[in-house]
Amino acid sequence: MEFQGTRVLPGYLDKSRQMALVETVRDVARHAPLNRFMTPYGKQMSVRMTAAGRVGWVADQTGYRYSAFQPSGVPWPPIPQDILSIWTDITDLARAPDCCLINFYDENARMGLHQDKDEGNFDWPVVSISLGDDALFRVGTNDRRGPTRSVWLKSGDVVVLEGPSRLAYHGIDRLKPRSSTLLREGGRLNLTLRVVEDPI
Ligand code: MD6
Ligand code: FE
Repeated sequence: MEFQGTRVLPGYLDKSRQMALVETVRDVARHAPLNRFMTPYGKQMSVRMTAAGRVGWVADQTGYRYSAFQPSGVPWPPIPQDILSIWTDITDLARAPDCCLINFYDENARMGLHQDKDEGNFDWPVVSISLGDDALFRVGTNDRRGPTRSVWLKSGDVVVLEGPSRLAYHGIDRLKPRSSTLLREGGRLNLTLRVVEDPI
């Protein structure tokens, strides 16, 4: 599926790579526990988040931003090699990503339509990996009111937002509970890899 430059790569990761990645993510979460952030609007997000890399994405009363530190004050763990190699295989870039954002959805979690626009430079792609239960992904244009398309993302699928779609609005409308057995307790993990450039 391709919509205005959004690339969906169905079944990119086979079952054994998916299982290995889940263990990798569990290991990251031991060093960087999942958080339920409060939005600047005072609402708690339904998606739980953590990260690996030089910076991680955080939200609080002052807004959304990338930070070198977890809410606990500790740096994020490095991005594991098996995740980095997916980035390199797909983008063919020499530049490594600065952040692997990890989102965990339980069966009631969803993510409203948003743009990824805190990264400082939008010339780099964002690579997104789905693990676990199926999720209804909606992607539109750079205009919030523009037309959207929906696609069910399955475990092992990869989405790339690049070029004209890098700033496309996108979100997760809902999960299909228990559609995958990858995660023992159900739910979905989404990993997004990004380059983050600091303002000079
Ligand atoms: C998700 N994905 O799949 C949410 N962002 O759970 C994203 O927010 C996303 O899939 C940037 C690029 C690709 C994505
Ligand atoms: Fe996003």
